[in-house]
Amino acid sequence: MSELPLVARAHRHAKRTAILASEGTFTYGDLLEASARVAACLLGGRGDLEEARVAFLVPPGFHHVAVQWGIWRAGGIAVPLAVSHPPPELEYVIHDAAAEIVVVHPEFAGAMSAARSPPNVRTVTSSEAMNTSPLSFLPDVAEGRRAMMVYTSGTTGKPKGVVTTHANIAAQVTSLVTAWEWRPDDWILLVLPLHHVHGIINVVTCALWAGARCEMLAKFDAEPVWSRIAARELTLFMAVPTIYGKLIGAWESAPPERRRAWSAGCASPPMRLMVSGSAALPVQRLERWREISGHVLLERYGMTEIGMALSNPLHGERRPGFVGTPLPGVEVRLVGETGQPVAPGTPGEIDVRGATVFLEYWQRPEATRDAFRDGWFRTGDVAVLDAGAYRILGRSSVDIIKTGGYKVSALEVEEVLRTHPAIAECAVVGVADPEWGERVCVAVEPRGEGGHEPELTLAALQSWARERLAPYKVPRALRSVTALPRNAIGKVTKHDVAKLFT
Ligand code: MLC
Ligand code: AMP
Repeated sequence: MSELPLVARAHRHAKRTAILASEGTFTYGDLLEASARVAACLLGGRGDLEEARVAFLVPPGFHHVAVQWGIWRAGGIAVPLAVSHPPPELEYVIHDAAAEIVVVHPEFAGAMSAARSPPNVRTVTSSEAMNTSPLSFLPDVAEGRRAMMVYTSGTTGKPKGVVTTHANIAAQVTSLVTAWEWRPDDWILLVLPLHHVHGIINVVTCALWAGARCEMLAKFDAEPVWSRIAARELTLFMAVPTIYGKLIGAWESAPPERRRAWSAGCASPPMRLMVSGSAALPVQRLERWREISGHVLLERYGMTEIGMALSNPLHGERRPGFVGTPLPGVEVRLVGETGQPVAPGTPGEIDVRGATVFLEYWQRPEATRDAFRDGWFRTGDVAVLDAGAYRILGRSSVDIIKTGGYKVSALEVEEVLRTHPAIAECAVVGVADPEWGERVCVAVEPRGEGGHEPELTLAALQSWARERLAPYKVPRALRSVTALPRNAIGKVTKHDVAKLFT
């Protein structure tokens, strides 16, 4: 019987610690056993799930990984749901993915019951799944088959499911394991959510591929993270720039002896590498982190559709403000508006090609077609090649916002806000912010001109929006205007909208 590479590798490390979480400490052997039980439960008498979508709402920890591996071993497509999302966002993913099964952690059963699943969807708890008797055979899952669907916001409407195959995931992981020299004696702390590739691929899957330890926190919190760093067990740390900013803030407000212990905890060895990505790392933050920790953060660039593409070197000079060179197995080019490669020193859109690139947007053949040009994936990010290294300059669309490392579509937020009874029209923009990279801000034309309606306050809008949108999509500032700024043909000019907030 041929096994998935991740599973085959786990057998070799069976007695080693794989996961440390609030539920306890678990070996690779435990993970193999629990995921085999989950697979048996999901199969429910079938020989192979044959790419049935299995959505799962399970917080970071042993259950999460056992369920993810169980879905893969049963031949299903893993669709992670975000524990921070309100019911309408969960419903959207379950419907769009046409999930056949939903696995929910017992603690989230209440949250899930508030989301309406289609009547034919089978719901099981992760505990129930992990208590099922294992089968003597699990299906062979070929590497070209679909493995995962991560929902990502784009320039058009609702989030799209980014489908990756087992081969794509293996290529993304081996590229990083090679470049950053992951080893079985590595120990990483997960502080990121598990509905995006940064947490799923770069942290958890790379660690488990390498036979290393992955310690999982339910949620980022600066003090516990500093305590774990100070214990001098971790060898790797990966986070978004906002998290480094929060760690710097906590360090700066700590008393001197704590600062000393926290800084000493960053010493190498054991801490050999600290990585930043998912959003631009301000050079000032890189410098401050160097003063506090002694580490020059390794900045890299990636995207849900392609995994990681560019990285500063593990060994050698890391240039502040740059994202380095293509990772192993990844081809990168910069092109102009007509799709022609540009000369070094000239800004161009980043195109990416290679085995790491996703298969398709789920059930959106047109969007998939439009995302590629001559076999290259068009990222929509603009960069320049300067003395052999890439520097990200921005994005080609103003409607994509990056806040706290999360990508948010301005159009998606506008669509939801337009359903608010007091809003006639609105425009959502990302406004530069030192802590969050960008903040989601909204300008509205209120309904009820003439003062009959009570004025819409930010607090009221936020509490209304929190029931409908993920927390990071909720606007942080509101301006009411009689008319949104528009150009001669009546199109809202987002650059002028952004000026309302500065
Ligand atoms: C939260 N707050 C925000 C905010 N998010 N304010 C402005 N903008 C935002 N985006 C506010 C809350 O309202 C609250 O305010 C306070 O901050 C704390 O809220 P929280 O929910 O507790 O925030 P926290 O958990 O600290 O979240 C911050 C974070 C989180 C940085 C840990 O945003 C995060 O996990 N980001 C990582 C996302 C990620 O993994 N992205 C990778 C995508 S993959 P108050 O007033 O109520 O206290 C990808 C590809 C690649 O990009 O290259 O990796
Ligand atoms: P996502 O779609 O959530 O996977 O986010 C991917 C996007 O994050 C990319 O298209 C970039 O815009 C942005 N991004 C990732 N890493 C970096 C980085 N190091 N610098 C600037 N932007 C980044």
